[in-house]
Amino acid sequence: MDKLTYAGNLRNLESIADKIKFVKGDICDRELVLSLVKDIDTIVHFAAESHNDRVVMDPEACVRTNVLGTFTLLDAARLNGMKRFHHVSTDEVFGHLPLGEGSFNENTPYAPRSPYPASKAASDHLVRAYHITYGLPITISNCSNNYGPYHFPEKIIPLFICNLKEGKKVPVYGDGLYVRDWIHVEDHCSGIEAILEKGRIGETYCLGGKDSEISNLVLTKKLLALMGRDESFIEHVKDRPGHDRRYSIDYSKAKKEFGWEPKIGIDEGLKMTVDWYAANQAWVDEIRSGAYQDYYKKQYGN
Ligand code: TDX
Repeated sequence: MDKLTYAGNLRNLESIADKIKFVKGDICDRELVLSLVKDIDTIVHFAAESHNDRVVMDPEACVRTNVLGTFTLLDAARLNGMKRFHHVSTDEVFGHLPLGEGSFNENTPYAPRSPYPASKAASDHLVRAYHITYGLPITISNCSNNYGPYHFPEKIIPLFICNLKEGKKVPVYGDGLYVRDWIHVEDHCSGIEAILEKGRIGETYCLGGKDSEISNLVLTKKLLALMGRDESFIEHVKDRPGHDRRYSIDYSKAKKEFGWEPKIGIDEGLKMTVDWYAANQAWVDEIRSGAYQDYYKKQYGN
């Protein structure tokens, strides 16, 4: 189920179209959600308004989808005796860390600093409350920054790859010394699968990348090298308001309990990602032109 807002692209599911039933819809639509949960036993809840820059401009859609949408799914799960509800969350709920010191883990107190992580924190609390109050069999994962194929080019890695390909400069916010703990999307998905199979009900697991904590400037320089561009393509621009300095994840709980660990390091993952974007120019072109939004209509007729 997906609302197919600006960031949704049905083309991403083309290769598995015959294996899934896709439903276009809003997770806040209680009637639709109630009608769908009757046929399923597990919800893996990825749906969110997740882009900080957009949310700063327009927080309402984010609070609605992330908080009310999660509530709607939880309530439908409660009313239908769902066997499992896995909630996909973010490390941003923990706030931010100073450069070079400490990591988030499952016991880190919540301290979100802007509307997007505040809405995700609210949704995490609702998920835990539904477990305690109604016994809903939940698990939660709090993951660091994802990257990889099919990533909408508003987040730093796909945006910079697309800009550099088109010969445009890349906008580095502020001093560029903000640090993120990059996880390849395949590692994130293997973590969610491991939690579904082996995680303990009611528990939270932090998922992070394989030795992939780097500053935005270092990341940018790696992308410049991979794309054959020099540093004149870097443009320092005004900083993001409420910009979190550093995220870092300690994933030892998932490793200790069921042996999960990320496999793709940042250099390997960036190379794979740059190669994917090079091989999928048609996908990028459809997004850049806006044509990707017609794909659903072509498939489903409305
Ligand atoms: O143009 C840019 N220039 C820039 O310097 C963009 C888009 C970003 N940045 C910086 C801001 C961050 O320090 O790069 C870093 C990463 O930014 P984003 O890709 O926007 O991700 P971030 O804000 O860190 O949040 C991401 O990871 C955690 C996701 O968007 C969240 O949904 C997730 O929860």
